[in-house]
Amino acid sequence: MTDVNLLLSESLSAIETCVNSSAVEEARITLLGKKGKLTEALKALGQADPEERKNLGAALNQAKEQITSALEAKKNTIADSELNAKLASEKLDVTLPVVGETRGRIHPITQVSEEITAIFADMGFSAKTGPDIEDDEHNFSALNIPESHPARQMHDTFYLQGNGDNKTVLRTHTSPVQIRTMRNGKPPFRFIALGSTYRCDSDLTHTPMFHQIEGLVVGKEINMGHLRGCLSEFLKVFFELDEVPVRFRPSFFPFTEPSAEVDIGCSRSKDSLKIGAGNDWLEIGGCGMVHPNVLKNCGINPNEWQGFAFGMGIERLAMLKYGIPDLRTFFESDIRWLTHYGFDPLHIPSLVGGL
Ligand code: 2NL
Repeated sequence: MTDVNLLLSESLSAIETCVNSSAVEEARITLLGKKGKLTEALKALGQADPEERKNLGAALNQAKEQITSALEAKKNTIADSELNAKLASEKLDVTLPVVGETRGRIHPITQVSEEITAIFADMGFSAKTGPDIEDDEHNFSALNIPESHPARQMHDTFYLQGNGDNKTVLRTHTSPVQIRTMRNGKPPFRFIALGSTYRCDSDLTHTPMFHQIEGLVVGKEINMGHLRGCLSEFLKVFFELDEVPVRFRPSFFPFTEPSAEVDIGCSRSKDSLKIGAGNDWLEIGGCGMVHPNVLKNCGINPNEWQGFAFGMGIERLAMLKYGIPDLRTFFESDIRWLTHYGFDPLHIPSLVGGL
């Protein structure tokens, strides 16, 4: 004979000890499944005598109801706590700052090259490029640089394999771009040439590869005054200053006559350099009137045409504008340096309106 009270109390405490939903399901099978304890007890009712069967049947049905609702209640509390545990472990703080996406930076040389191109474009200059590997003719001879000139000697020029009179070199300046452009066109001309240049020289202030920007204007009445006004305007816009004192100092280049070094006004204190004011001068480049021999070498009649030319180092301009103290760091490919001195690729230099 089934002790219904015992069966009920054992069943309820078995349900109470369940710790997760699969344990509840196991308990349900053990108690109410096809071969479950209560199911077996109900099946056994048939053997009980009729008088007893009535009471026992009612008691078992009541126990079954209690067990069913106890299982249901336990299932719900476990589902709740399992959900709470899941929610707690998968917590997402939507107020946290987003994880930064790594993005490349624009190298200061590229940035400054683009700024220079934009400023000169506003003054009507186009921008030209040419090959890094040149020949003696375009790099030296056409530029009125005599055979004996020190720039031609081994210590300055990277000579590449090749023989004969017209040796192959890594260009030592961007001037061959101007030679090629003049030979391929007809005056008047107004353009800049910029790019990498190479010299066999390496110390604190020289790297074997560096960058130059040169400008050339050829016309019927171009003079030194135009040259000065052009450079003065460029330097004001580039350094974002209302006034930049400019000084021409007599100099010599084989490809210009007369020739001058270009200095800008600055003030120096113990550890700072301020451009645009003060009583010191800083060399920023060289310039002059294109030598008649250079015009002739490009098929241009020097009695009909004349022009000015200038050259500046891009690293120098970048260091002065952006406060970069060491030239050699430009080419070390140090990602920390580029993160600090580099530029956002989405920031496109817009200097229109600066003139
Ligand atoms: C400097 C000086 C200079 C030129 C470059 C040039 C080019 C042609 C004809 C005449 Cl095709 N001149 N370029 C002229 C004077 C100076 O550069 O200090 N550069 C960093």
